[in-house]
Amino acid sequence: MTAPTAPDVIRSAYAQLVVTDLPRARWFWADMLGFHVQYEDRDTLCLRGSDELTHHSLVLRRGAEAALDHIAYRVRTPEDVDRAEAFFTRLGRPVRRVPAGQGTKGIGDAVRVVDPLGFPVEFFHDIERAERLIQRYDLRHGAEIARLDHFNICTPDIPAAYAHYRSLGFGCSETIEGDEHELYAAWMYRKQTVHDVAFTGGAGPRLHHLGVATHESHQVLRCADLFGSIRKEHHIERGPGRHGVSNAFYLYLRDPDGHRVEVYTSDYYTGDPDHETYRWNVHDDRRRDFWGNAVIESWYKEATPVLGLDGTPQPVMDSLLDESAVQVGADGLG
Ligand code: DHY
Repeated sequence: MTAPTAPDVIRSAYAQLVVTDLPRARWFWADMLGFHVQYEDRDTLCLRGSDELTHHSLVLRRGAEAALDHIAYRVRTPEDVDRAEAFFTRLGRPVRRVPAGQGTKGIGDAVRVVDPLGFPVEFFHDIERAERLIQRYDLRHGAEIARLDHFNICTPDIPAAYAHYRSLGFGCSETIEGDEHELYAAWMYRKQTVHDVAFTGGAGPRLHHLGVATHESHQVLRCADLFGSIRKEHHIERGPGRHGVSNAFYLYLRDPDGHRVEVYTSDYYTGDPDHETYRWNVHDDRRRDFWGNAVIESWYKEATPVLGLDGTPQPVMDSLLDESAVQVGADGLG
């Protein structure tokens, strides 16, 4: 029997986080970051950036313990949802069909799986359309988030993560490698940017962060200024700075539950068929911060637990290669 064809993934589409206090999370994500509230009830908030024409790119669900409920990829056709079901069934992974109306608000027929890396992942095609806010400058505030850009996941075995996403048809824009080409990190894409998903070496499966895009670097700076102005600077974890990998301008924040978000702008086009992977050496001080600023320990070590299809936390395995242990110039923790 031939192996099932991989589903045609379009892009990283939304993440669903469990938060312990919905009003507090609403303050962080909607008031401060500037996500628009598309739908809300007692237990749920559906949010989107101002460029997004679909129902949401972030769902916050109230629960007892902070966690990642699932990440979701949009696929090209309804048949690709069936392909995702066959693909993960063939891999022997847990798979559940979620008919329209029984899963996340606004999402049509979907498939949820626990992928070979242990992550809860949804594949869907249908999603409700939303009103165009692209030129509603009057509604913009906070960091003026335009859209979801990527997921960054912690996984102990980076080559396995790379191989799995290659099998789903993802390209690789950049890597961090050792002298013998040991893979410490990789950035992989379906849409024509640097990434839809990236891997941070570390105990996993855990969610490292959600990357959300602004149009301009001044919005990243303004975001940091806003948190400073109201004495909430402890939400800022790393940056602002410019990445080596991706060339993007960045700021990492932690939400009230400790979920990490990267406010991110100005990466580059990767859509040519002969686009080549750019490889950084792990000893290059500029790889994570182009100006050589050190990465702090919490950024390497702390992350969000992930849930299985039954809603219980997934077991975590320790990492095989620890980039934070590499002693190099401004970076590396010893
Ligand atoms: C890097 C991390 C990201 C990203 C692009 C580049 C590298 C780093 O500075 O750690 O999360 O989106």
